[in-house]
This record gives sequence, C-alpha cells and structure tokens, in this order.
Amino acid sequence: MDKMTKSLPENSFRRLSLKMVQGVPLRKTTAENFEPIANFQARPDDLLIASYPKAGTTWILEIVDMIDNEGDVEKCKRAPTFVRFPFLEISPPPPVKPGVEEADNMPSPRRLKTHLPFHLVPKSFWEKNSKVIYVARNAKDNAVSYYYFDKLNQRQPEPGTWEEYLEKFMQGNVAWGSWYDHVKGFWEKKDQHQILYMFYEDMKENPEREVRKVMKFLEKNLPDHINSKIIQHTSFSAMKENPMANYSTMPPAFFDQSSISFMRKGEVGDWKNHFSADQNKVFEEDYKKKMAGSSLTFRTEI
Ligand code: PPS
Repeated sequence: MDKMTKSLPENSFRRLSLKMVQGVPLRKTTAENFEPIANFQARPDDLLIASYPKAGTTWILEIVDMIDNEGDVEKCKRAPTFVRFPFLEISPPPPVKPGVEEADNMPSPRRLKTHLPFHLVPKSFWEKNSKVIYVARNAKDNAVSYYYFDKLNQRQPEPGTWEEYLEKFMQGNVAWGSWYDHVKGFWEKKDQHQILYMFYEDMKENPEREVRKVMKFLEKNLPDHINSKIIQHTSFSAMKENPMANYSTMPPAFFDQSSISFMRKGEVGDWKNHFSADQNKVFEEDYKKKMAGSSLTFRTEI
C-alpha cells in the first residue's frame, strides 16, 4: 500500500452508491456534501472545464495548461492532472481534501474541473461571468469509454455487463446522470454565458484548429511553433506515456489500471467494436426521442 492510501480509513476502498441531487444521481459522498459545492465562490478570472464524464476532459485540461504555460512542457509536468486542476464536486475520504477546499486555497487564475450538469454548477460561476469550456463527445463512444472507466474506478458503482451498462447509460442511471440532458443543458445556455462548446470529434479531426479556438477564448495568441508543441504534448500517445496526465499516480485502490488504462484508446468510432446491431437499433431509436427538438448534433465517425 502506498503512502496516500495507508492513511485512509479501510472503508474508503469500496464502490460508492449513487444518491439523487435535484434529479441527478451523484456519488453518495458528493450528494451528502453538496451544500459547500452549491455555495462555492467562483472568481471572475476562473476557467471552469465542464463535461460529461469521459468526454475528453483530461485532454482539454492539458491543452489549457500548455496554453497557460506557453508550451513549457516541464511546467505542465509539475503535478498530476488531479492536483493541477481541482475537481469541484469530489469528496474524497480524509485526509485528502474535497475539491472545493483545494479550489478555495488556490491562487488565481484558477482552472477547475466539473462534471456537474448545467443546473447543478455553482451559481456563482454565472454571477461572476467566469469562462467555461464545455467538451462533449458522441453518446456511443462516450458510453463505451464510461463503461471501461467504471470497471477501473473503484469509487463508482460496478458497471455490470456491457449490455446492462448500456441500458443504465440510456436511462441516465450512472454517476452524473443523463448524457442527453448534460450535453443539451450546456448547449442551450452557451450563448447566454461565456461558454466555449467543444467536441471531442473536432479535436481528433483537427487538433490545430481546435487548440487555436481555445487560445482565442483564453485571449492568447501564441506562435505556430508553440501550437505544434501543444499538439505534440497533448496527443493521445504522449498523454498515455505522461505520468502527470495518465492517472498512473492515482492509488490503485481508487483507479485499478491493472487491466484497463485510463488512456484506453482515444478514438472516434470505437463504439462499433461494442454495439451489436440490435443494440445500435434500440439506441438510435431512443436517441432520436431524447434529442428531438435540439439543434445539437454529433458525429459518430470522422
Ligand atoms: S474523466 O475521468 O471523465 O475526466 O475522463 P475524460 O478525460 O473526460 O475522458 C477520458 C477519455 O478521453 C480519452 N483521451 C484522449 N483521447 C484523444 N487524445 C487525447 N490526448 C486524450 N486524452 C484522453 C481517453 O483515452 C478516454 O477515452 P477512451 O475512449 O476510453 O480511450
């Protein structure tokens, strides 16, 4: 057992059940400590990186850090992702501090992570007009990625078989709730706030263009050679090998990466290796109903 896990109470190492907060199933520890999260005080110069789990959050965080540090790779290797970017709603067992406390103690400008759906994001972010980058990924690849993540993440409910999991995903009966409500929630509000809405598929297709978008949003204009450095350092292969980005420093009692890696595949279209023809048919019919009336569209291949 490593130093971090040794100091934790033994009952920390178990899968958590989900508990509803305003209609959204969240990890029990988050749901039971939600007040300080809802009352979190944002600052005008905060940047909140928001997403449904497994949409490409870690990738965007690394891109933002590289932009902030103007392509200085060593500076970006100062600490693991989960230390560099406080995860707002996470309530780990003591002595590890809750995300909101980590964020409170951080000097500005802060870069913070959340998976909360729009209506659960602390109101102060909207009152302070803080910037938000939202990243979304097509539902099918997102579901596959989340299924594998729920196998490795020992703090999330057991995913069960792929068939069982897909059913739960479609019902929104997974941590952080419905993918459909999540992606639509931010989409509908994006023009009323400073929200940059990004797509995983666009980032895969043309990382140079997408990094430029993020730079513009952050009001930074870095030269081409720095952009190239950012793309290289934030490529899937580089991040998979980078211990400060691949969660290999997270104790195995939390993330068991012995058979599945956090940096698993990093592709668009992997769903084709998992969905049966029948599952695809049922999923698409249900998808049409749940996304009806929305102008939001996704690509499931590029
Ligand atoms: S988390 O736990 O919710 O914060 O996970 P998140 O970072 O949002 O999503 C993890 C998935 O993103 C893939 N990933 C990448 N893909 C392409 N390029 C880069 N650089 C990259 N970094 C992370 C990661 O592999 C997970 O997707 P899957 O499909 O499971 O491989």
